Formats: sequence, C-alpha cells, structure tokens
Amino acid sequence: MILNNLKKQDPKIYRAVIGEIRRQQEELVLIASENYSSQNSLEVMGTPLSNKYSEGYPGKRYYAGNKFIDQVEQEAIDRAKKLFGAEHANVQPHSGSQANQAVYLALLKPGDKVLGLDLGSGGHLTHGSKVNASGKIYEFHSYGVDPKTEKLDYDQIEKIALEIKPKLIVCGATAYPFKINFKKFRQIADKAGSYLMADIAHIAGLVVAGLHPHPFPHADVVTTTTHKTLRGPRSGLILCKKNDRFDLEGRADLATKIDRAVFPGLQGGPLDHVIAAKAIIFKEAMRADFRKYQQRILKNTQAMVNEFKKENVRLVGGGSENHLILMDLSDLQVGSTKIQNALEEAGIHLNRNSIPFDKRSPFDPSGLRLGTAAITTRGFREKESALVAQMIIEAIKNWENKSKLLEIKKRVKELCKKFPIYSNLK
Ligand code: DSN
Repeated sequence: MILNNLKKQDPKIYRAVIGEIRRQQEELVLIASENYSSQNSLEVMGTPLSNKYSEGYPGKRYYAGNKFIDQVEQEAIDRAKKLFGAEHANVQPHSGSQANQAVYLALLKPGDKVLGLDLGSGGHLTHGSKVNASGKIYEFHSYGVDPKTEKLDYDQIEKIALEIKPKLIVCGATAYPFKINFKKFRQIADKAGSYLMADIAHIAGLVVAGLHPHPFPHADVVTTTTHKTLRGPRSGLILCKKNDRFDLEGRADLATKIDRAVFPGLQGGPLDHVIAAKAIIFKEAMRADFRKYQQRILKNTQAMVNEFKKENVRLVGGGSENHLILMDLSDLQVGSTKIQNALEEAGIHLNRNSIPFDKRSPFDPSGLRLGTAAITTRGFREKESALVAQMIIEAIKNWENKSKLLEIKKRVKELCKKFPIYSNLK
C-alpha cells in the first residue's frame, strides 16, 4: 500500500504508523478537534516542499529558490481571503496556538490587559491560562458562562469589560456547544475601547458554510486551526482587517503588524508542504459539497443529542448548536478519566473535559466532550450517529465490564468497516 521502503528500513516506525492508520480506520474518532483531511492534502504534505526554507513572504524571501513556494503561498493567501471574506490572511502559523500568540505579540505589550473565556467554561489554554505563555506574559482576566443557562451572558461580559478596560477581548472557545454572538462582542469591545479577536478554531467549517454567524466584520482579527471542522492539515491561520482601528497615523497597519509578529516575531521558516495542504483544503471548502458536509455535521450532532436525552444524560446547556456536545457525568461519582479510558477500550475515542463550575479537577473532571466532524467525514448519517450515541451510553454504563467493552469494540469495528476513511488504505 504505502511506505514500502520504510517497512524494510525502519520497521519500528513503520509498525507504529500502520498501527495508527488502522486505529483511525477501525475505531471511532469523536475527539471534537480531530477530523480526516482529504487525500490530496495528505499527499502534498509528503512531498519535497518540506525541504525548502522560505523565511519571509511571497516576493520578499531571505533565501533564494522560492519561485514555486511563492506561487503556493500566494495561492493559499488568496484562497483564505476569499473563503473567509478577509482583507488579509497570514497562512504561516504552524498551529492555532502559534496563531493566537502571534496576534498577542502584534497587538499587546507584556502586562497589557486581555479578557478571554475562562478555561472551565470552555476557553482555550492560549486564552490566558496561567500555565500558558499567554497567561504568563499578559494580564489576562476572564469571563465565564451563566451558572443557570451554561451559556455566555453578554451583559455580564460587558460589565467585566467595562471594569477592566482590556486592550484586547478574545472570544471563541474550545468546548462551548453554542453559537457565539460576534456582533455583541463587537459592541462590548467598542464600549471598552478594545480590539476584538475571534478564535474560531472549532467552528471554522460551520462559519464558512454559513451555518454559524461570521466573525467578520465584527472582529479585528480572526484566528483558526485548519484541521477541525475545516477538515484540513494540522495547522493555523490568521485573518484580519487591513487597517488598525487604534493606530492610523503613519505607523504599521494591522496586516503588517500581524505578518511581522508571525515572522520574524514568533516563527522561523514556514512549513511549505503544510501551506500547500492548506491551499488545497481552502479550495475544497469553497465547494457546494463542503456546505452539505457541514449541514450533516449539525444533523448528526442533533441525532446524538436526541439519543442522550432519551437516556437522561445531562448535557451542558441542554444540547448543542454546533458540532460538539459536552456530557455531564457528575452523577456517576467517578472522574471522567476512567470513563474516557473505558470508551477507548471499546474503540471509541473522545476526551474528558471540565464542565462549567466543575467540582472535580481538570485532570479528572466530570465531563466528556465529543464532536461529530470526523464521523461525518466517514459518511455517517443520523442513523449511524444515533447508533454511536447508544454505544457510548452502553460503554459508560458498563465502564468496569471488560468483556462488554470488548464486545462493543467488535461492533464499532463492523460499523467502521462499512465507512472506510481513505479509499487507498487497505
Ligand atoms: N486541543 C484542541 C482541542 O481539542 O480543542 C485545542 O487546542
């Protein structure tokens, strides 16, 4: 099939790679931040584009020999701008985390105040966690969700913003199953005199398909990963307006500040093979079938929500408006690490997650997070999604029963067999 030379020359790595491919093929990926990128995107990442050094930007490189790399990166930039309706795009961030750090570097000085979503309410590590560079370098404050609705309370966010007057407000989440009102965030940012950054890593696919409100024209800067609902390679992207709302007098515009922050501010040479993969998936995401795919993600999520509700599983916020679901398992009286592990034994991969106001530690919290982007790529529809939800419930109920988990794993494998992930993987 693939990697035939590696098989002979480095069997240890070969076996691990084949094991992983098999795991992805035969087991269920419900990690809300994972997906299966397209064949073309995977193939281009294995090309010699990976060998080139291209510090700088198209037409302005430090090293020679970038004629073709320039073509690739310029195309990726143009497609990203078109796809997201952005005035400027930087396609070089290696990841979502690097994209966020670059925005902070562009807009802030160490010690500046920033307001972001609390980790326990679904915020991301790079939104000011104390263990992350963002929380160490800048003075981050946080807003959470309403204790009753478990949804964002914009009046409360406004109150905090007016008290703190942050230089930057960060909206967007890593574990928030509901829509984000970017317009409201813009109004709050205007009142507080703040920049607005939207981290749409999880919902980017839904956004470009018109199934979630768009962060533009409200946000000054938008960051995203390219591999979640957007279904691309593992990487990052920054989109922004051309002009800086606060610095208009002869100093660098916003686009230039962002570019300088990515390189030379934060990164060295871009990963040109990954930029080519990003260009490929930006084109894929403009096709009509991509919108259909995103619609199916939403339908599949609802099919799972319905099954969980039938079984009286408590869902954070009572349901979902996007691709992800947060289950509250606090009634089980066992941390969700053990449940995550039991599900893994059943061939079902998802992650333990804090729920709002969790009484347990983030290392062994009360919740489970799951998403439907990957199973939808496999071709699952509502029928299969409901079946998956039933298997999850069965595995949770039998989390200590090894033989039951093994029996579920067999059923998972049978189901996956009917929906192969890549046609050339045998
Ligand atoms: N690890 C990603 C997620 O699971 O949401 C965010 O970085």
